[in-house]
Amino acid sequence: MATMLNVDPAFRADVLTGLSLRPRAIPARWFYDRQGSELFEAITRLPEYYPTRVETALLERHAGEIAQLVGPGRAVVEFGSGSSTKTPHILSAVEPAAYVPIDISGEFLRQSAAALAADFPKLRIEPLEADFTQPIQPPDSIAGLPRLGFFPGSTIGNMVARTAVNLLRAMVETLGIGAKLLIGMDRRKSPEVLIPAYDDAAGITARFNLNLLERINRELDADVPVDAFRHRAVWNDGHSRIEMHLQAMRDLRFAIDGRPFEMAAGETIHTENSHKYGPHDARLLLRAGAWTPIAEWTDPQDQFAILLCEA
Ligand code: AVI
Repeated sequence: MATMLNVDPAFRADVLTGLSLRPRAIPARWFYDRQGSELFEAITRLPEYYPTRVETALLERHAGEIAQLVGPGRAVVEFGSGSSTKTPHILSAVEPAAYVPIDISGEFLRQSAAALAADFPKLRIEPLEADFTQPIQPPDSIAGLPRLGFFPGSTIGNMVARTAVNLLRAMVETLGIGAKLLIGMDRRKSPEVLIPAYDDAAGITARFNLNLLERINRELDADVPVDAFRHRAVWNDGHSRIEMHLQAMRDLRFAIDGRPFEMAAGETIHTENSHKYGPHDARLLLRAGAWTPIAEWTDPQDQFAILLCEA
């Protein structure tokens, strides 16, 4: 038997528990190992995947107005900063006193903080390796500074409403009363646009989804037959979300960490939700999370929205 080193016990627990549930489900946070993060970056450049392109254009176009409403001298705290590709637009516009990128992946965090430091040599940058879904103690160096939370990318859409509300409330705790939050939220739209965005012609999203099974084989003692699964993206109108699933194409048996699993042909593992919000739903969710929306910007086709809120 292979010796598995550096296995995250939470990953093992989520996989073993998730595959025993009915319907089977594994949390989407486990997509993002190195391969998964690289595949996600490739997704953001796909012609079918509009969210990154539209949100970046909105930030570019409205940076001046955002800066006026936010005012200078804030500490900008970015939640789940990843590669920080949208951050320069905000940093150049709002003239912050400090920038605190928070990410669970230390490697990604340090790389992108170093790249930003080269572009903003005078800015105080304080990367924080942490799980931003919990309230976080900000660095002492930003004590007393007013704060602007930055949460782009519609990552909030990957959470069910209860989790999203808990996160928004945790952000109020982290940032403090009087803070502002700039958040990106994807809009409800036709499945004719949504399905290709999550099932692209080049098959990158399929590779991103299937990489979860490859990660299970890489990191846990497992023999999941990855080739026997296919990627599915489905629109669930009642829940207003795109769901990603991995569907078994034949009857299967495999083992993970010595635990046997059987799946029947056609059965699926639910791997991701990506909720899409209408204008009223978006504001209601933010209010439930203790944030008051004060301004909103969308593109002419109303594909994506960025909202500025106040705690
Ligand atoms: C990170 N998140 C906002 C993406 C989304 O659109 O829900 C993840 C993703 N999954 C498939 N494509 C992109």
